[in-house]
Amino acid sequence: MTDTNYSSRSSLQDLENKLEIDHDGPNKRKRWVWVTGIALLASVIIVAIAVPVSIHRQHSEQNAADLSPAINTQTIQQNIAVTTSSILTQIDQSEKIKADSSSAVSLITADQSLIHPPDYSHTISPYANLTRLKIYTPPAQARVFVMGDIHGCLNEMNRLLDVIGFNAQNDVLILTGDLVFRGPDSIGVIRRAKELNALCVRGNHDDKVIRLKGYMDKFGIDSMSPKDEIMPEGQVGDPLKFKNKHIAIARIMNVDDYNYLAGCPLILDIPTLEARVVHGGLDPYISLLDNDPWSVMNMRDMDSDRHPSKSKLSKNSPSSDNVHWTTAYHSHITNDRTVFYGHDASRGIDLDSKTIGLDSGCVYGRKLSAIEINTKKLYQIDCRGEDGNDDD
Ligand SMILES: *[C@@H]1O[C@H](CO)[C@@H](O)[C@H](O)[C@H]1NC(C)=O
Ligand SMILES: [Mn+2]
Repeated sequence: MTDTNYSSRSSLQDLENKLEIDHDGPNKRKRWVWVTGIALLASVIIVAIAVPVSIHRQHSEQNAADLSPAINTQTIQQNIAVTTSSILTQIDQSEKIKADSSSAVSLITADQSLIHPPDYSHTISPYANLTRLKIYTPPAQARVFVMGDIHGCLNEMNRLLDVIGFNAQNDVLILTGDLVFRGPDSIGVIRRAKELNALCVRGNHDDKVIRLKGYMDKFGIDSMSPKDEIMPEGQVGDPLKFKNKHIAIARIMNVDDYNYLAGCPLILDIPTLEARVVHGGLDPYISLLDNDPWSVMNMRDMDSDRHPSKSKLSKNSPSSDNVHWTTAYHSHITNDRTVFYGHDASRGIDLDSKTIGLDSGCVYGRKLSAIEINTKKLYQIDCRGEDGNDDD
């Protein structure tokens, strides 16, 4: 842009110099040539200035759109990782991927044209940095443990790993999300998980920390005020005020902490074990990748409109038309996957034929649980617990 303007200006200078020469000369034909030249050059200058200005304006509008409440979905969709269509088609249609035995973690990125969000979908925050799906193939002989919501309870996490006899060389650890918040050492849990090469999915509390950290890194902590104001992210399912308590965690995270937590996908698929891991649940009535991320991280039930709902069992009146999402899942099974999930401390351990709920409320002083996928053996320890009111 600068170069164009600069060269236009210097050409103009050249032309003006030549014009002065022309003023001295009486030749009409020569003058006509110069007049035409000026007209042409004027057009070039207008184009040279107008085009960059309009491009610049489009950029500014895009930046403004990032912050405006009515966020343009196109822009947000670019923030979501993208997927290979052939693999996706296989997942959604046959649900039978023959995984390559040598592969470790394959990051599947989603082609947005294949995603058809349901009408109840929420805006995805521009700071979400969310991967929708990872496909993972564990080593053939490995024990594969799925551990429920840890919520910063590092001591309990380590004690349960001791009980299991966990060995990071041979065993695989997968976390159902909500590694952070409420417990005593959220950062410690992130670092321990990273150290163990644990896989994970994103929980609703992890998501808040990631969004606040993303905003903080982009605009600075000083921009996060007044404290009662809502962070501009569009129509997200859970608007965050600048005084949100998750900021305390975001503030002390380093780049590695952030990258680890942000790298936890919404859905972890393990085709060789016919397993799938999410934090909250899945809408059984739509295809896997169409699932609304906020709902996957927050849902517990399906409501009478067959939409995901975050309302808790304890708050449901007996007359509620809500059903546990796992009930709906069992009556609409279209694949062989067993879904491992957390987030529902009120219900606690919930072992069903195709769904395994693992949040047993450790941070509320109940238990921390893990299950080994191949043997379905359950391991639990008692937790010391923090104050809180079952906000999962
Ligand atoms: C998004 O998260 C990944 C880790 O999954 C990280 O490498 C990348 O830097 C993050 N992007 C931004 C913009 O923070
Ligand atoms: Mn949760």
